[in-house]
Amino acid sequence: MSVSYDPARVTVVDHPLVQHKLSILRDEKTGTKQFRDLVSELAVFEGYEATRDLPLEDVQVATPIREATCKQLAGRKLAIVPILRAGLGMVDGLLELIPAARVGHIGMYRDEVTHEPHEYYCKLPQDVDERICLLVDPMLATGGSATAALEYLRKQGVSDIRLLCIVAAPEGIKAVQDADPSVKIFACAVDEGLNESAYIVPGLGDAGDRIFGTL
Ligand code: U5P
Repeated sequence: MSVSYDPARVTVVDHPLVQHKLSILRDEKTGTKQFRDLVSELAVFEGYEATRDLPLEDVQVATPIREATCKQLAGRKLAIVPILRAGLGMVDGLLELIPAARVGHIGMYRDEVTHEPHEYYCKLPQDVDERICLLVDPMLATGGSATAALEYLRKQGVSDIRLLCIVAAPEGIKAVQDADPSVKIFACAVDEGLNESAYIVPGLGDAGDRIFGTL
C-alpha cells in the first residue's frame, strides 16, 4: 500500500555527491569510522539546503582594494537539536557550517515492542523560542520520535523548525506532516517503506548502532 504525503513540503537533497556518499553509507560492509564521517558530511549538505532561505543584510567591508557592500546573516539565530542518540552523528557537520549555532538535545527511545517513542532527556538553549531549529535524526521511520520532538519544541514556543534526516520513509513523512503542518522536511532519500520491525527498507539499518559501533 503506498503512503501519500505532500511532496511540496519535503526537500530531497539529491546532489550527485550526496547520492554517492549515501550508497556507501547504506552498504553493510561500511565500518563505523567511515559511517560516522559520512553521516557528518551528509549533514553538511542538508544544512546547506535547509539554510538556503536565511535572510541577509548589507555590511560594509574594507577589502585590501576598497570599501565594498557585502552581505551577512541577519535575523534569528539557529539551534541544532539532535534527537538522541543517532542525531548526535549530524551535529559536528552542522556546527562546521553554522559555528555560532547553539545545540539542544532531545532524548527519545523507542519501545522495542510497541515502537512508541518515550522522552527521557531534554535540554534546550534558554532562548530556543527565538531561534530557527534544525531538528536532526538520520532516520525518519514511523515518525514517532520526530513527531514527539516536534511537539516538545512547539510547546517551548519554537515557530520555525526544519527536520533534517538522511533517509526517510513515506510513512514517517506523512505522520510528521499530519502532526505538524508547518515543519519543513529535508532528506537525502525517500525509501520504499518500513518492514514489520519499523526499520526503513532498504534503509541502512540502525543508524545509532552504526554511528557508535554498538552493533
Ligand atoms: N531507526 C534506525 N533505522 C531505521 C529505523 C529507525 O536507526 O531503519 C531509529 C533512528 O535512530 C531514529 C528512530 O532515531 O529509530 C526513528 O524511528 P521512528 O520514531 O521514526 O520510528
